[in-house]
Amino acid sequence: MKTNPNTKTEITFDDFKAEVLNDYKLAVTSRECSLLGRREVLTGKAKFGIFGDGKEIPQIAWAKAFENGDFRSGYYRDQTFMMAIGELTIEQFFAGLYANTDLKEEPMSAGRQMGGHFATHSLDENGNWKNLTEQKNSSSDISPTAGQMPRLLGLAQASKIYRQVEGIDATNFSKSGNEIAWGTIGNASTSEGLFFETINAAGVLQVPMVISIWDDNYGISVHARHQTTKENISEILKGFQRNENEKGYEIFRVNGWNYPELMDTYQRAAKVSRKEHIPVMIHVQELTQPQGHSTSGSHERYKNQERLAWEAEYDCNVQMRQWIIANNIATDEELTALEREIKKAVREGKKAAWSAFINPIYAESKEVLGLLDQLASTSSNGVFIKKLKNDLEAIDEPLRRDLLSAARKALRYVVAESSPAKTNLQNWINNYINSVQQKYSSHLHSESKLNALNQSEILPTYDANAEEVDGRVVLRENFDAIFSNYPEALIFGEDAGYIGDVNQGLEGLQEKHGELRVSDTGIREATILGQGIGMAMRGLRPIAEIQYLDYIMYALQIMSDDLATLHYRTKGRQKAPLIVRTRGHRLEGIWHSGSQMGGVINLIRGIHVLVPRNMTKAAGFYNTLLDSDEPALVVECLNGYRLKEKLPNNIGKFKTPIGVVETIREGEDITLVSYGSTLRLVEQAAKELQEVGIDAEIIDVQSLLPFDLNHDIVKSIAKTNRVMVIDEDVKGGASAYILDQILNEQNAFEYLDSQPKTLAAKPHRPAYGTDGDYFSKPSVEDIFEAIYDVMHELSPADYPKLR
Ligand SMILES: Cc1ncc(C[n+]2csc(CCOP(=O)(O)OP(=O)(O)O)c2C)c(N)n1
Ligand SMILES: [Mg+2]
Repeated sequence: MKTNPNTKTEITFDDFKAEVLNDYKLAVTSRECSLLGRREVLTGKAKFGIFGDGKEIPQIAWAKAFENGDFRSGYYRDQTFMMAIGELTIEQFFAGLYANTDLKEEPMSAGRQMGGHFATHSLDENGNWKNLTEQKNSSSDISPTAGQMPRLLGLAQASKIYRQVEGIDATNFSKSGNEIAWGTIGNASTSEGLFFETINAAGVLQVPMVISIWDDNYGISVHARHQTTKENISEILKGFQRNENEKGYEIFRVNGWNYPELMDTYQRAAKVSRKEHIPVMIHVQELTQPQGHSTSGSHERYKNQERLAWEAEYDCNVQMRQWIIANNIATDEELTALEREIKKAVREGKKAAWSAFINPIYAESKEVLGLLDQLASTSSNGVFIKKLKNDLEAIDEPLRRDLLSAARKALRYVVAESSPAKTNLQNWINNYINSVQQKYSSHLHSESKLNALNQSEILPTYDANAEEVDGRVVLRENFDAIFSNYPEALIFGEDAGYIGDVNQGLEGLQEKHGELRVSDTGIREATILGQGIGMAMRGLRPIAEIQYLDYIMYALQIMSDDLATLHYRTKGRQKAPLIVRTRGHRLEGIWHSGSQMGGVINLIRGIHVLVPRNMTKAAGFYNTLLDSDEPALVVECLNGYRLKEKLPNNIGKFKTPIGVVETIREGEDITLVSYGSTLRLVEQAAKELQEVGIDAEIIDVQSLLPFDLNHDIVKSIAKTNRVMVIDEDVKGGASAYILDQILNEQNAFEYLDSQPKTLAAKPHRPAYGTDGDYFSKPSVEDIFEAIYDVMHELSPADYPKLR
């Protein structure tokens, strides 16, 4: 079931009729899925449903203009489109509703996302790129409204890069940049900042992006009058329309129930966007929601009778049906027969999907019921176990949770017994958890051979008389090598282009590598991030620069919701190996001291978070990351660009390993754990402590996510028996995370002779000025005294109280 692309120039009436009927069939099939889908939720087989009913016809028109290599970045209403491009069958639609964890049955996310969140596979089962130019592509949906917009920008910009930058191997990704990135968004979601930010950026960048706005006048219950000025998004965006003298958008407006006009509009939109690389907006008006917003409510509560009657009349499928009859393409009877057939096919597809979902669980249930039976017959608590077994057996449609819950509870009845039946059940539980857990927890990170942790360290090497240079020069030389060695690498951000970034780590590189590869962007952190995500999804190696760590907050939502979850939510079938470069730590002032690492690391699990203490380490991280296929955030030390570092002679080659700590000072008395700029204060404090006879060992964490994979910190604690984590974040932030790792992952507890401590900043944001810093973040004296106090507790005679 697929729509035919509009390629023929001359067709017979019979061809035309067949095509129209095929389209109608698609629309009705999709509608029937929505109707039955809702019923599956109401009867309890599925948990939640959000469907594409009322948006069928425009999506068929869109699918006809969508070519191989093109990308979609859309939202939960697009099921008809997915069916029309041949990427969603009836069975798969229902598999998504049931949360089937088998990727073959549920290719969108293997049950990880609720239904209505669509995707295609960009990677094969080994994590290698497929040839994206030979398939129709859909980037994986996310639920936050307008969250699809930033990535859309990057998907579109990739075409521009492939068309205009020479030397990139585009085999798997592009044919001369002819691909369009197609977006969809609901009318109400255009109220989000991300929408406006993306629209503006695409107009500036002039990229082949076609955004369809599905306008049904509502966002759940909230009417357009509360959402959009003048209740009309294309009206207020008219200023974006290009004209003879100024670049901008092509803007179309079309009614969503008008099949022939939709066909025409989408063909025209595709033509201009594909050829000229022009962004296009299609405002599709007068759409409806036949079943309301989702299965969570009913729209009769907030739509009046008049609106409901209008929706019934202007339902796009109803209108298409009338048009077919009015134009003598088919008769009412023919269509009725067709509809009857479709209803049957959808019912059968639904049944098949349910069987595919439940049958493996039945088989697993049978196993565990047998084991429970055995256990009951050999245990003195047999009656209780029998009851557990009977209760499980009585569940008509058991879930895996039911199986495990019964099996684990049964073990409690035989805790004091030993029998082969008990061992069998224990083994079954362990194996079962291992295998089922994978269905839910795999692919947070790359499982391919390009996983960043497979990269081993290559140390920087130096000439005997190596020059001492500003740290930023080490970075600049290294970026120069990166852009020379990786034609697909590019960097962009505020001030990153012409002046070569605010600290000149990219000085002169735009001139050398071109404006498309080293470029300035507008002040728009979320879409800088999205640009990176989209380009990385199409085989480029973008480095998105966020000027200061303090301002990553604007991009954090999209890092958290989109980038960090992408590989996980597609069970490894999409990736965006985006490097996010920023700088932070230890400057002064509420918005220039970048210390909010606890927030960052807790929101972006799935992305590596690297905190190099100097620019050589930072450069080494970039080199590591470019040879791997995972996203990462690198936080350079804002106060380190002018500090002197030796210039390595293997620029572009040395690699800092990820997840590996470094002991930067050896000592016997206490282990100090820190990272980034704070280390310089810790090192100073350690020197001063040495003067009073306290010998501290200092460990640079370097990589917060992942954390000390070799468990080197606990080895140090086994020697010193004491630990303090020193951090410029607030208490409970990154220091709490680090201490949790040390205590719970590394089991340091047994080696500790003193209470493990954290030393962190005040709970307020850091105040401005030198004194503001002194009284906001841990100072050298604070560090000295905190450590001294630990030693005082141990031996008051040797270390009398300071104050
Ligand atoms: C950031 C965010 N806020 C709220 C929601 C809850 N929510 C889901 S859909 C929706 C309404 C969207 O309306 P619209 O964009 O018009 O799309 P439609 O469902 O009407 O097609 C809301 C508020 C969400 N998913 N994300
Ligand atoms: Mg809406």
